[in-house]
Amino acid sequence: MEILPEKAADTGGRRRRVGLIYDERMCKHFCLEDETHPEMPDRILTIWEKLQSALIHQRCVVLSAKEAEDEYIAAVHTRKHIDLIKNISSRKFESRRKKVAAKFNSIYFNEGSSEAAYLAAGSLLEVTEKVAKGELDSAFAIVRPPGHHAEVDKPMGFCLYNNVAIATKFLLDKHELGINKILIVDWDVHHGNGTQKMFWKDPGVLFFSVHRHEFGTFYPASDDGSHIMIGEGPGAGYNINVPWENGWCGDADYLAVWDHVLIPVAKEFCPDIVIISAGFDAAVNDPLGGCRVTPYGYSVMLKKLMEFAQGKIVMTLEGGYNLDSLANSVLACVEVLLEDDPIIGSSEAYPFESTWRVIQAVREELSMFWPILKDELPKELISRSKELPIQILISDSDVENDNGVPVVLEDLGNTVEDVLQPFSGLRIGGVSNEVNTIWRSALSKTYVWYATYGSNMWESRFLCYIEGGQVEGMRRPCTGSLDKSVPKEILWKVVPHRLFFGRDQTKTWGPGGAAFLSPESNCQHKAYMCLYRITLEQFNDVLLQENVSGCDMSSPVFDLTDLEFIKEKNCISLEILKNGWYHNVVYMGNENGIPILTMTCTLSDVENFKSGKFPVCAPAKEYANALVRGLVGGKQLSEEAAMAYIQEAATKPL
Ligand code: X5A
Ligand code: ZN
Repeated sequence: MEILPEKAADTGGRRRRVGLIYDERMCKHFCLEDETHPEMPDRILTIWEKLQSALIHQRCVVLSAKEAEDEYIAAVHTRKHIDLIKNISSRKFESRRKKVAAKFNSIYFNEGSSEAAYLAAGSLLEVTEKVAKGELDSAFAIVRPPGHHAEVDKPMGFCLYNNVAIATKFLLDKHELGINKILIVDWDVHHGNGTQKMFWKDPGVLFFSVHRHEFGTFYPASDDGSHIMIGEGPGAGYNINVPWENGWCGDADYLAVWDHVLIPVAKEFCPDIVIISAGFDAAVNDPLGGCRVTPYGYSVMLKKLMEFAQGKIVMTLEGGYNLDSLANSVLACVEVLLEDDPIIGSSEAYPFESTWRVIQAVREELSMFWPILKDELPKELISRSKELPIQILISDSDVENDNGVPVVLEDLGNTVEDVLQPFSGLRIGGVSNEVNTIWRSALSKTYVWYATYGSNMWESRFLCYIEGGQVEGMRRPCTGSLDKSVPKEILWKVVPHRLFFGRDQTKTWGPGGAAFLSPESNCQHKAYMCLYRITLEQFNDVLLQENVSGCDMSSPVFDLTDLEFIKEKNCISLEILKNGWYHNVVYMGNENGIPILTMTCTLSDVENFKSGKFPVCAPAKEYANALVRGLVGGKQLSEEAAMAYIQEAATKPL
């Protein structure tokens, strides 16, 4: 049975005609010097194979690729640029190719580059024209090289011709098509600098880009992607940038932007067609993007756009460098283009606090041009953001409601983490992403034992800090670590430290005390510890999650120098974070030559717990259960003995 949505693309009861275009000649463009270059031929090949095995091609209109005519390219690129791309693959360029490429930013050329560039642009033109004419309802161009970084007079960022700009200009210039207003949605993780510049003053093109920006340090590392770049002259207000302050953004962050920026503006703009610069490098596990959008997330983003222009949507591939993630995301999108059914499924997640800040800044910047953005966002959305699980449930009515997604409020009151922004200092001067990559790769080679004594003794719970997610009893999901590899080894130890329970509520577990380990050793006590062998990079990500919810890490909190320091002094603790409850890293000797580290409160915090300045409080059932599961699962204690162990720690005076 087929259910037709009422508003979306009225296909009059017939199947949607979805165009697909792919040509293996676009695989002949590759990097000779480095066959592992992320912008590799396998990207489109893998997508194509995925669609074939899902029998998608049989449900689509498969078209043959075409080379673009110079006339259309010349409408957006200079003659000089066209001559370069046209000739770069010829014999006479062979010896100079590498040198020419080196003059540009992130560009390679080979014998296949020209043809691929012409096919990418031409194929998008082909499907765009058919969608505009109504011969197709929508289309997906599976093409490479990508286009959105290419500027009027130069290739850039793996892009040779700006495919989307060429197709957009073609539509505008061909008046008989009756296309006067074009919405370009650029959801590639990088800013679409080229496309932005080409329609900077054009009110006929609403260019929207959401991207990692990190205060101008993320590729292409300029201020062009800032939210204050709104267009100029008649085009003022028709350029919208949503610049992420940090990586790790996921479905919740993107959908919050959809609901509170893109969709309300698009309704007002009322486009005649929508072109999506569909990069999938914000997808989960992408090696360049560092974000975490799922195929489900992409399908919801797309579904929400299908409400416009009677579903006339043209999608074209930009970035996306994890082959599995890429293929799965494209498949999810093509299924949305084909399906008349509403999307089923839901996910629960939290937008970052920074996401609301960015959304608010964008809304303020553009409210002059789009009055709908003048309304203040519901206060609880902003101020309580970290406790606010956003339920992403998709129905047609969601789109109507600018108050957005249904929300579930959790009233836990403010805790220290809410008030403080422990890492804002690290961002001063905008530490670049390169720096981030450098420290990560350095720390990924050093292993430590992360010694746990609380709920993290339960392996599945600890894995949430590595892989992301949430287990029974937890009230919110963890963001996970950037490196998701599971611990290399697990072992148990009993240590002469005092275990106790302090605070009276946490955001993860709700009411009740959480476990702490007194940093000083005392032979009268014994505490069970589960040790996980992880990298120092992962340890940093865990440290951050234990102390604040999802945060940008421009530099490590606990680095190799800290490790050397703490090892040399032997069994001292290092208060490495100003705030947070587990900000004290304690060195507990080593095991097989690998240092054992735990995190807990400071000695002065313990004094405050003793004096009653900080509350001591027994753990709630769910939290205690997590510890029991850990101790029992780790074969340390029976269930009864584990319960007694916790009971004693919770009741014995400090
Ligand atoms: C299309 C695209 C990324 C360029 C990154 C260069 N380009 N470091 O995703
Ligand atoms: Zn990209």
